[in-house]
Amino acid sequence: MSEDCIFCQIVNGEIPARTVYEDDDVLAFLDANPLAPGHTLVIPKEHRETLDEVPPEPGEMMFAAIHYLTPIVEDVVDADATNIGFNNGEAAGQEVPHVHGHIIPRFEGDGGQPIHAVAG
Ligand code: D5M
Repeated sequence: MSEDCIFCQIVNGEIPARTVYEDDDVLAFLDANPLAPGHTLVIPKEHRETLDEVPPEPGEMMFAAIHYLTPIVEDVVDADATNIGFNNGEAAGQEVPHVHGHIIPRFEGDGGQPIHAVAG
């Protein structure tokens, strides 16, 4: 737990979030600034800034949750596809320094960019 971490505060119930999934290691909730309806963040409950700091087991649980949740998120918002990604480190655009995977629903003709277009 990092006291000034907004995602740790969500884990601890100190600030509200629209939780969509929870287990012992992982929490998933709707992004407050969604890029699309259903934009979901998946985090390890334990505070780690970047992916390389996450121990194997919670890391595996986080990816298992992403695997489990992606088709459910697609189904709920009737998406055609999803972008799944991590901004891993400040130079990559990570704004909240608590590891989080983005599940971003995509829709045919939505005009969004593929994930490989964000840097280059
Ligand atoms: O993405 C950080 C993401 O975190 C960004 O899409 C907004 C989201 N965010 C920030 N604060 C909150 C709260 N309180 N609830 C839900 N979502 C939030 P990054 O990859 O770090 O750029």
